[in-house]
Amino acid sequence: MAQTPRDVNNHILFEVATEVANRVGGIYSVLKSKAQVTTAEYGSAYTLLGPLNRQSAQVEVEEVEPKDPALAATIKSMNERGIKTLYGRWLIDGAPRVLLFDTSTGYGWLDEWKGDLWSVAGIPSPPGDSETNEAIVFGYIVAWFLGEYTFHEKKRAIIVQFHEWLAGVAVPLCKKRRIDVTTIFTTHATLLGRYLCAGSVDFYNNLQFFDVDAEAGKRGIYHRYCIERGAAHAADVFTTVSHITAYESEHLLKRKPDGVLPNGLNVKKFSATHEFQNLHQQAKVKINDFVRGHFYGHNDFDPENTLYFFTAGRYEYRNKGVDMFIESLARLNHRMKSDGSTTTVVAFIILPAQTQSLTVEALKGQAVIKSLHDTIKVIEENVGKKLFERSIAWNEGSELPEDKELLSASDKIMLRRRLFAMKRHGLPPIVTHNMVNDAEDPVLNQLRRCQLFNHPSDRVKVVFHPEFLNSANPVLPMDYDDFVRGTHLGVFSSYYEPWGYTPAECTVMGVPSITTNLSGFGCYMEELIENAQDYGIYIVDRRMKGVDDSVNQLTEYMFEFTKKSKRQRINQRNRTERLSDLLDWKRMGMEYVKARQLALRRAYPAAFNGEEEPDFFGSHEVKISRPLSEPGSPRDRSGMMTPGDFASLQEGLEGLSTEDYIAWKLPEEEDPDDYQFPL
Ligand code: G6P
Ligand code: 1S3
Repeated sequence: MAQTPRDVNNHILFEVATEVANRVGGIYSVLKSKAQVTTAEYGSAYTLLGPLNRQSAQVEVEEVEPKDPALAATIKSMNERGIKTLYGRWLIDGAPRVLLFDTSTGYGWLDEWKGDLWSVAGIPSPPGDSETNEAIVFGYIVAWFLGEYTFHEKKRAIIVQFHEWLAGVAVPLCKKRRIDVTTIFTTHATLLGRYLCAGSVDFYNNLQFFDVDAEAGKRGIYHRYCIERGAAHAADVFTTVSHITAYESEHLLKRKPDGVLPNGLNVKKFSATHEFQNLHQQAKVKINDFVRGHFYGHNDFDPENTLYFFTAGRYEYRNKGVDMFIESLARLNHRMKSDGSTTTVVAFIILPAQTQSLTVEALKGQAVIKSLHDTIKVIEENVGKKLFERSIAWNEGSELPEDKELLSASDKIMLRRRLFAMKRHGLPPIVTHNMVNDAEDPVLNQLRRCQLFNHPSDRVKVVFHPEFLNSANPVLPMDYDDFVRGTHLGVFSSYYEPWGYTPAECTVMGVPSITTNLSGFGCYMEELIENAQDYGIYIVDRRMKGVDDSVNQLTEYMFEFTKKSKRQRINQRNRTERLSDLLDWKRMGMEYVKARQLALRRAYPAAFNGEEEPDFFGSHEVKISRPLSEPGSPRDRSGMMTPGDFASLQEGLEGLSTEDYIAWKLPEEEDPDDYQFPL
């Protein structure tokens, strides 16, 4: 509760997370991609707080002197008491200011803080859990920082948004210590949800029945669960990233979130609207190169009639739906074979696991193809030279050389050598790396069970790449974004997915994707778009259907996709890409604005003349209609929309400048005939 009247219009914003300038997972993507809109709105009044990871900070952060006197005084005082810090600019779009705390300098107080956490918040912290210890030290340092900062900065209101339980310890501390800030706690998943889904539990049908304390206890995470639940309850405003996780949080954390803040992306615009199509073609050629090498000796399928599917993410086999993807690939293989399809699908599975090295076969594949390329180049030069000489000597009475005369005996030997080097006795491998736990790896075992072995008769081939992609990789030298652009379809059949950045990234790159109605992104798109499939957003029903039916639905989607003509694929990509703005932070960021407004109103009601809280997060009914090129009766209902209720937002935000955020409009549909593609 506010002690002094602070200026709510000219307020200060802190965001607290463990992934500030430190890539671990999804929260890093949220903070990094959102930075541009938040700095556009707040400028120097926005600072991200995180623990210092020297290795990544060295690369990502440029140290600067703090200009805000309150900040400088707080940092100085903490430094004097032994807490080391790094203040600087995060070197990303928007260049937000970051303050990173070296948590190792706070461990001297660990036992004292653990005792305090128990007495003020009833949160236990057993020994031996280093992740929780880290969360406690970080939380106490942040609370210390906020306490001192509010002492130095007395005029402006201060909003602090905390992301995820690892950054949540400071939330109950702010409340107990009556630190004069207003707090938002945003969860990007729940601890129990993640654990329960990874087991064999019928999660969504039993959400309201779980004995949460007992379930957390059984999994040895009761103390972590207490931190998460404590943060959710102590915050002025509690939010999450999707409606499905809001429902989960209500039952597992026992507080209904005040609002949903879906994740956006920093959408980059090209000057030519179809530039992304050219990029697809360029990136696809690079994937073709890899495939030629990987399948050397078995390149009996035409790259022009080959489709690239992929899945990628954190290695959570069941939660990310990799089990369902592989089963559906096996069924797809069967369907395509029985249908006499001449198309080939190469399905990539990109999940980082423990590996030892690239396999010799994977390296050899690329090497033999490179040698073949080099040899053919030499032969090409030899043939060219010969043809040139003979052409110069040509006169009307003489014949042009026969093709076979152009190839010399030594050229033929060279070529034969290369061809023999491409002979292979086994099948092309299903994995690119030597795995630490090959015999027990769930992906490999399921591929074996389903007999997806890259046999020549298989219409579905598989490549498991158990490492993140990067352009320095000698086998598949591409960065992730580049790779995604070159593929035809992303498949993310998740069972547990609070939001799901992977299909969202596909969408902004114009790559169609399949997701499920158990993922935040899937539900969000399903709610916004009529006939999402026309826009290249396929949503598998994992909620109302049994597993077998969901697998069949996924198989059917993929099978129908393989039957599309190139023109249909190009058209669909155009439509997919038109949805990009829908996922842009310029639009999604509005929900963050709403959450902050709500936080200010709750902590400083007097500043709003005691008005009743507007319904910031009410639902809207506006849907994007079918694409114009599709049959049916288009109802053009796009226009002013935010992920929440725009009307109530406008009422609630009167007098507040939100011009950094845009309303969304479906762009004009482009006809591929308007620009010439080599079809
Ligand atoms: C893009 C390129 C075209 C290319 C097409 C291939 O649209 O601009 O030049 O023909 O991709 O599409 P596909 O779905 O076969 O990879
Ligand atoms: C979480 O990361 P994850 O892959 O463990 O947070 C992400 C960002 O909000 C979200 O996209 C994802 O679904 C969650 O699962």
